[in-house]
Amino acid sequence: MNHLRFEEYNIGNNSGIFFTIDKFLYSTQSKYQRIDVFETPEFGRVFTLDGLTMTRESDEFIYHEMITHVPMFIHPNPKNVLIIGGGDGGTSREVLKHPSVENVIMCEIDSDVVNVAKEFLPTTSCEFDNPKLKIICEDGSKLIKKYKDYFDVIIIDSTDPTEGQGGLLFTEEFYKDCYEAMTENGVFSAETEDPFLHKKWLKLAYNRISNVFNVSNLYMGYVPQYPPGTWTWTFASKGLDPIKDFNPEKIKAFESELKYYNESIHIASFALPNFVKELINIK
Ligand code: AAT
Repeated sequence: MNHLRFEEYNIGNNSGIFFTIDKFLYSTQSKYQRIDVFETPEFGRVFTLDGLTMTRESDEFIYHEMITHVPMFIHPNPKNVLIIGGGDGGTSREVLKHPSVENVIMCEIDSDVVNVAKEFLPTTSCEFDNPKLKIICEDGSKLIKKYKDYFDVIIIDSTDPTEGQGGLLFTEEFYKDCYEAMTENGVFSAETEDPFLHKKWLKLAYNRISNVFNVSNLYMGYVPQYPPGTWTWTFASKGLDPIKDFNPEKIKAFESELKYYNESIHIASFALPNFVKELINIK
């Protein structure tokens, strides 16, 4: 009998999704947010923060491959990589697939998220013991100020700007600090919300990023774990172009480990529907 169910309310509380739960695995109130992990028949293990899905085992690979490989395949030789947020480990797992990478810093504000991922989400946190990865539990908007001209790639894998401490990672000051922390060839990606429920935030985030960086391009993907199922990220850089400087040859190194991302998806993800172009004021 499926009698336990989780309900997730979208922003505004006028809509949402539900799914059946088989088993509660863990719940806690951390210093920053409420953390829950459930076992579900449909999506495998689901990890939520303040009642919102962050990671579900069945399809987290889509979000993590898209936030990671789009910028990583633009940089000619990424060695030093910074991930801000991403405490479930999915983004660090993808970054560490790139053979050129020497050092990855993952800056997650909430050490409880890292511990929960270690214990309950083995498929996303599987690289936590990799010697190339250093996990720092600190507010990313503070940590970024300590670096200048250092990172080849910066990835902002943050909660929604309206949740927990996520808003600190959506300010223009923060994006400027990211710019400063990047090398001349540096590239950047950030989760920039969806074009339906969070259109105001998508627009704000994209505009702020494009005010700061020389190159900025919104890209889209199909992400069923985050309502309404279509998601955006923004690529940005000091000069490298996400299409002209894309070298698909490099994908061959670990193509068999990629479940969503490929050469055609890379190119296609930058094709935007008219209503999204209008939202961010591009022709
Ligand atoms: N990898 C997909 C899951 C996430 S989790 C985002 C993480 O960002 C959370 O663990 C949260 O604790 C962390 N975080 C929030 N604010 C900060 C901050 N200021 N500094 C460092 N880490 C932070 C992304 C989900 C996307 C949500 C889509 N609805």
